[in-house]
Amino acid sequence: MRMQTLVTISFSHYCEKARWALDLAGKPYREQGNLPLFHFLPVGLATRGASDKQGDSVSTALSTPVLITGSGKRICDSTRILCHVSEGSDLHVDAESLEMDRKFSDVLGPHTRRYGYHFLLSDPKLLRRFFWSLGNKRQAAAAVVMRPIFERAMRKALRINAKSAERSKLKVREVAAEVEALLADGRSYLCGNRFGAADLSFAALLAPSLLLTRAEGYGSEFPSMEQAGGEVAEFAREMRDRRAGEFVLSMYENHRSPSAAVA
Ligand SMILES: N[C@@H](CCC(=O)N[C@@H](CS)C(=O)NCC(=O)O)C(=O)O
Repeated sequence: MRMQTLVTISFSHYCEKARWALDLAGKPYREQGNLPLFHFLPVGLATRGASDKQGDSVSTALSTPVLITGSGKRICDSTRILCHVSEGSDLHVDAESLEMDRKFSDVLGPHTRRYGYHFLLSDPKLLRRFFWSLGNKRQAAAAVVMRPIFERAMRKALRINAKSAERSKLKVREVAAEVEALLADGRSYLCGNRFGAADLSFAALLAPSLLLTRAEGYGSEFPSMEQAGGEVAEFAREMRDRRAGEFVLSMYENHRSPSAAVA
């Protein structure tokens, strides 16, 4: 059996869902990290002939994460990866937690993503510095050289502009408020009495809006609060001060196990 491989867009919050579940399972894996748009070729190669791949309302049929298991099976969706690697683990996965995960994946994920990208794409210096800090230098160099084309393609693909980013910010607040309403009864976890798919999914998918750091447990990088500055940092502070943000920080602190990825 070969070592399992996770193909990612390294900083993606959907990929973080899969990475977190893999790290909890504790079985070693290799991560093959990419930048957005540059992921198409590696994902295309990894999923050639795979029956599992299909687009959904938030992604193409060539989206990340993709897990190539030790026996060569390809699993092409963060929730399916989570379910696969969590079999027999302590992570609480049942129909109700998966229903919550579905909502976070369909509603929260695209909006934290759009809001973050809008600011990243609007600031060439920040984008260059950020992409350069991630692992894949060849892709970073290409993205920086082709920046205007890259920006246009990303904005078009994800329908990112100042207005849609503003709407996404409101949507993130709305989902945070719904989660806070659940937590208002004093429960420790969103669903059931132990850490599960719903908690992991909410924490990973809200992470970009908190500009969560590697030191706080995120399995990749975002620009730091200082680098991002302005409105994005202000929003991150606002979200961190809310109950929903505190909840995410505590899920990371108490349940984000060390990386099982090998170099
Ligand atoms: N339903 C998918 C959505 C994943 C998703 O949207 N992934 C993004 C990363 S943020 C992606 O790879 N987008 C590129 C694409 O769709 O081609 C999942 O949960 O795995």
